Amino acid sequence: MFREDLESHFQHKVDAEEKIEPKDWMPEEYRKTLIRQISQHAHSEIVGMLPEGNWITRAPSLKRKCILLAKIQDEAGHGLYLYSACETLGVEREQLLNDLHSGKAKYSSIFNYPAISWADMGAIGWLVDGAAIMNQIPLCRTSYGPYARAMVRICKEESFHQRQGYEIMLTLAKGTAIQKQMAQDALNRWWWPSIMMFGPNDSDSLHSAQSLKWKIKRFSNDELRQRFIDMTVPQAELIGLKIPDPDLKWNEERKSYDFGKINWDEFWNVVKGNGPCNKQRLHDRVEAHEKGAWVREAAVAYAEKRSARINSN
Ligand code: BYC
Repeated sequence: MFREDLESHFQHKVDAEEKIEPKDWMPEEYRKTLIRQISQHAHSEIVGMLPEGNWITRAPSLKRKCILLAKIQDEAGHGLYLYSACETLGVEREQLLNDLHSGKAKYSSIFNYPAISWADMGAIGWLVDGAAIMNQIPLCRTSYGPYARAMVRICKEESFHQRQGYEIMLTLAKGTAIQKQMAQDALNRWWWPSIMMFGPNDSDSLHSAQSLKWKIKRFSNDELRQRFIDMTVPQAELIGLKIPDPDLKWNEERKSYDFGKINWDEFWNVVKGNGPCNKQRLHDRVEAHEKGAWVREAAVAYAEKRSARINSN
């Protein structure tokens, strides 16, 4: 088949909502875009373990500690599914991790902010996982089969994460004046970075038009951001917390909230590596990888021993 025929067959399949599978023909740019997005997503999951990991020893009760541990383990699992999905596109996991550790690859801007109080565990679950779900539910219908299938389980787990975060905020908001203040302070610090997680405005989004055409993305950055704001404002009101945006106002005509200006200079500064915690996160991630070398070596040795035993039987 000529290249034009291959391309039109491919687009036809995408338009018909058929999944593209690893062995199917795909345009090189489609493959590259997926590797970029899925690997950034995988990196975000495992870097996202760091701010929460800092709070395991300081969780206020055994129950909270168990829940937080389970959540952080889920994030590691999400990273594994996503790296596996990415490998089906013909890249090595080692290469992807090298790119993360050298600072070449991106991960979500949100994880470059510090988690300074227990209430931040609530705000991260409620807002960060809430934003993640809004962005990721449509990815269960993304055109690349292995990515779409990985997202189904990830979204179920993210939904539990969001509820546990909201429940922490609810408990604090119902607590003493100081506890309520802690919850409000965490909301004040995490609100704007969560809004930025959806990426630049559509007019500045480099990849959106092509990714929407290929049905990698199903909604634009601004559409998802607006949905997140509309969903979250009533949740804040319900527990008596105030969204830190003086321009936030219900727009009856649009049946949506109008909101204030996003500080895009701050966003790009964080994306370029100059946020409050970029250097620390990268340092901690590299250290965790190096300290985990013996686990990977042991797993390989065990797998070799096991297959030798099976082959000798
Ligand atoms: N942070 O053309 P655009 C989680 C970059 S995991 C950093 O709109 P695209 C969780 C973008 O990469 C959360 N960079 O891009 C985990 C591009 O630069 P490059 C992660 C960002 O790809 C643990 C440039 O800006 N979720 O929630 O069409 C615990 C132009 O942007 C960001 C995913 O990865 C950002 N926020 O759309 C708890 C979901 N935004 O690559 C929670 C999958 C944009 O050309 N990813 N950039 O150098 C996506 O849905 C899309 O990739 C995005 C961006 C909507 C994020």
